[in-house]
Amino acid sequence: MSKIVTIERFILDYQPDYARGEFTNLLYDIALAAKVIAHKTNRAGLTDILGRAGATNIQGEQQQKLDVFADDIIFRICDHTGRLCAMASEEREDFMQIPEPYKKGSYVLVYDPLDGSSNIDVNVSIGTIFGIYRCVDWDLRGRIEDVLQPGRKLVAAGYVLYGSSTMLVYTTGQGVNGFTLDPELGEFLLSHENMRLPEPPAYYSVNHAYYEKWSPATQRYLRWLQGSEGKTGQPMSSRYIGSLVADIHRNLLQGGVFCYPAEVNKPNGKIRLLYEAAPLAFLVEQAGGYASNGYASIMDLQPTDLHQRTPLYIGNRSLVYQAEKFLQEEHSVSGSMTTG
Ligand code: P6P
Repeated sequence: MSKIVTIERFILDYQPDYARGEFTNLLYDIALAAKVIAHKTNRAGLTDILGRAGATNIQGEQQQKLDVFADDIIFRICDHTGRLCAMASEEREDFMQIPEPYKKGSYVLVYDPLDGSSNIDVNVSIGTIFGIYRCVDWDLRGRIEDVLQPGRKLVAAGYVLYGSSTMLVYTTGQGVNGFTLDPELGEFLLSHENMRLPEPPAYYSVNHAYYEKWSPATQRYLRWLQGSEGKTGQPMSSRYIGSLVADIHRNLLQGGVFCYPAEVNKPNGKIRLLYEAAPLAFLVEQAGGYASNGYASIMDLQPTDLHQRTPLYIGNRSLVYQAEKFLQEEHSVSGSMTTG
């Protein structure tokens, strides 16, 4: 029988040496937010039915879009704890200062509160993505500089997957561990210890509908993944859920690569660098994988805007390196380069 470890105990037992209560408690806060959001998202359909009488639900609450709800929950759990000096969310145009009279802490939280929320209506898994930085200058905490940091500076990152079960998967730079929520207990229990991308990879994930919009090198890479263009080894299958966290989670468990390439009219692709690509890149690297924009590690990209996008190739190291090989060959010939 496997040991029974709650996420709270795991965080305490494995907290990094530099972590004091502030960092450890911030991870607790995220686990709490995940429980609240899971409770709401798992009733999404029911809430809609219950709320059919106009814009309010049976509790008389103003019915909110779930991603706005998730954003509000994370902010309200984290804004007053004194652990953060700033936050940034996919749902908010500007970064968030810590409101008076609350004291500022030394960490920064960046998050996508509910990625893929459009999939809720069709009951497809969705997710929360988060990253944690330290403030850049203790004496000047709460500036945009604290938020716009490269992934290499992350001290923790992870995701919550609201699927057939609710899972919280995170890293503090000491490997990747997954916890499954027992809804009766209200506890996240350790269910996936020391997660590593397996070899050989089983899947590639991409939206083939955009094939004609990709560069010739990207098209060549996708044909390589499909088994032509000289790919050797075990053939891969295609899986694309259209929910980033779900695709990443499956590839983390089964091995594979997720691609959202640049397109002719979207040179930086669709995935956001700060609160989607960089936290997932940190986590996947900790699981033995790699993440690139096709030319450089996602972890080394310096964000210049809260909501900037980046092309993304993320998963088994060998598969992502091959994408870089094709794209960099094209760059060396044509000079067209997407820096992300
Ligand atoms: P497309 C969801 O909207 C999302 O941001 C990710 O979760 C997902 O991987 C991607 O967009 C899907 O985009 O263009 O294939 O529908």
